[in-house]
Amino acid sequence: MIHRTISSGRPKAAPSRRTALRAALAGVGTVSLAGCDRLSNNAAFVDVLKSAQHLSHGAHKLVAGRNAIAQEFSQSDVAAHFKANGTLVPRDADYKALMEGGFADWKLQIGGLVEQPAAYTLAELRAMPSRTQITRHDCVEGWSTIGKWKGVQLSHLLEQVKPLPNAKFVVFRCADSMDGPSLDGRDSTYYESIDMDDAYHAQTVLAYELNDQLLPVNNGAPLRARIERQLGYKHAKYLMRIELVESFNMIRDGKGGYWEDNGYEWYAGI
Ligand SMILES: Nc1nc2c(c(=O)[nH]1)N[C@H]1C(S)=C(S)[C@@H](COP(=O)(O)O)O[C@H]1N2
Ligand SMILES: [Mo]
Repeated sequence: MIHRTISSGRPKAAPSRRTALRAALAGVGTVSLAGCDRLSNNAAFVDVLKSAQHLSHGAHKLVAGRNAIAQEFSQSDVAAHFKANGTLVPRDADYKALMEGGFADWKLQIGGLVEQPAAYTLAELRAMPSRTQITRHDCVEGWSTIGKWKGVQLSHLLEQVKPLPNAKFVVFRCADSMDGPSLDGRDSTYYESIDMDDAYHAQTVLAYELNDQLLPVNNGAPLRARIERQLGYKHAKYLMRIELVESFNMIRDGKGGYWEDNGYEWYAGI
């Protein structure tokens, strides 16, 4: 019950994280949300934190606030060249065929725990309301680049497909096999996942433009995720399919992403 209150990110959830948390804490004694020190001395409060699925995740959100906005920059801060990392051109035959056709036959599939599964062409996505943001991309390897992204907010798409009440995570499925096109049938395509707080966050955008140009293949064409409050590996490139799930335990090695299955943290808050 307490866990649900803390982790729910639905727009129709409690008016604010602070209010929700205060409600959760009402039963454990009178505490002020003003001071983290005092809170961490409160055993009952620590229990509330421990009940969260991921402590660092919950702790980050308490400090940053669920609606915290990642810093945005101005045009003059934009780097002349946005570095590319990880897959630069997917080797997978399916992707290559789409690329050779200028992505005219590509569609973003959205399904799983939704009322109305849907599929959108690039033209359809481009015709939707857009958001442009200049943000700094921080890779876990230690480099950063500031770029200007334009795309559709994930929240807009979620409003169309209507997540079911038990949808807890959004899973991004990508076109690129990390171990090379699989010969033994083992799926090694890149994937990632975020919770509903990040899914509905204003800066969570599915981008089709980088620096006023069509998104280059190196950076994830035709569509890539921007999850601005987290490290680079969360920003899935070469999006093919989005799935709403209750849990990612049953997907691949169960850690919620390609790099997570290889030891990285699921919540990569900056
Ligand atoms: N599909 C896919 N998405 C991916 C990766 C990848 O290899 N494949 N690499 C991740 C990592 S580690 C980083 S830092 C960023 C790099 O994005 P960029 O190539 O636009 O710089 O994409 C992330 N998303
Ligand atoms: Mo990265």
